[in-house]
Amino acid sequence: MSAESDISSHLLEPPEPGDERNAFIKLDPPGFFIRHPPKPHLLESFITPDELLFQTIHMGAAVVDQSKWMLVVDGLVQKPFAINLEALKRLPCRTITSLHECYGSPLKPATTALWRIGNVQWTGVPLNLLLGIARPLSEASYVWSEGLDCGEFAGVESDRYQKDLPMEKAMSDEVLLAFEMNGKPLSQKRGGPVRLVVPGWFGTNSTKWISRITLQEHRATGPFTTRFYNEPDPSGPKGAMRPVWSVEPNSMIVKPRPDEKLTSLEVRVEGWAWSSRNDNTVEVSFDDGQSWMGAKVEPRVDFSWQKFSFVTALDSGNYKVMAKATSRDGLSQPLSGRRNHCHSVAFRVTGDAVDAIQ
Ligand SMILES: Nc1nc2c(c(=O)[nH]1)N[C@H]1C(S)=C(S)[C@@H](COP(=O)(O)O)O[C@H]1N2
Ligand SMILES: [Mo]
Repeated sequence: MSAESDISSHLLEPPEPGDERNAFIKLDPPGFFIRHPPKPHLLESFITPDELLFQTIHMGAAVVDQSKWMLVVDGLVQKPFAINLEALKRLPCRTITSLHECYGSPLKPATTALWRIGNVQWTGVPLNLLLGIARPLSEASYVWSEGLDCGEFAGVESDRYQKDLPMEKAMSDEVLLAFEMNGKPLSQKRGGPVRLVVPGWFGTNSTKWISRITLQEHRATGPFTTRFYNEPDPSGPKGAMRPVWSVEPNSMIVKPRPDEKLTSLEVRVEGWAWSSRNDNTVEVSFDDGQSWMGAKVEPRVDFSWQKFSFVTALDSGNYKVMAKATSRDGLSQPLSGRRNHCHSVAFRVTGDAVDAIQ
């Protein structure tokens, strides 16, 4: 049997519209739920363990009946279909290392929640494989994704969490229907049994408890793409808005930790840099951004963050170090005012072990 006919034999006819939502049991916990990330200096490992990874849930965490779960692929396609969990897991899958970053609350200024980030490994079936089976019609321009959660967020009722991706990103090799994170099945709060993962784009696009993929001509109409998660476009005309999609270059200092007293005159600065498409260079400054020195940057794996380090000798005294990432396409972090502005950390060099333990 060819790979294609083998896949086809596992596909189901699409159910009556909306029947895929019968896999939803309840919300637990109901309502808005956030697990804050630890402070940057605690995010030391390249792969962030589940316990240290933030969580953001708007309307409540769906509890899903795995025996009833199916993914429907429909809309502007030649061959709509559904697939159950067992069949999905038998398709060719991929593991991708990627940054995972929350944009922050869509109700507050974008500069209020800056370090809701981690770096994890996702395993799942590439979305483009399923789209290839469904054969998109030429009018299809957006891929909408729907989660099984429903309820209220910020006074707005939604019958489902709904997001969209432009066709180009949806067809890229990296977008996954993931059923594992860091080598373990997705937990209920992480979006299990299956969630969308959109590497390099803000977490809001990675629909948890996914139940339907539907191809459409225009952007999704639910509140999570209309009222929430659009931002001013700095490259457009005044007042222009753009969807919260790709992540701009950013970085965070992990060492020294804020207000740390360093006893050695040799100071080591370390941290993470990331951006949606390319690898980054990183520079550090000890004089509020007047002069910059290049840091060593480790290679990027898939869409991962990259470790940077810089070692220098400093006299005793008070310091502030700042880091700035620049992606290969030339975009740099601004010094202030935007959600990806440069991170800085104040510390003190004593050069004296006795001073440090006081
Ligand atoms: N169905 C659904 N998917 C969702 C959300 C949600 O509330 N419901 N929150 C989004 C947001 S804003 C983020 S940042 C990520 C967070 O994923 P995590 O909680 O697994 O870290 O999931 C996204 N996917
Ligand atoms: Mo988010």
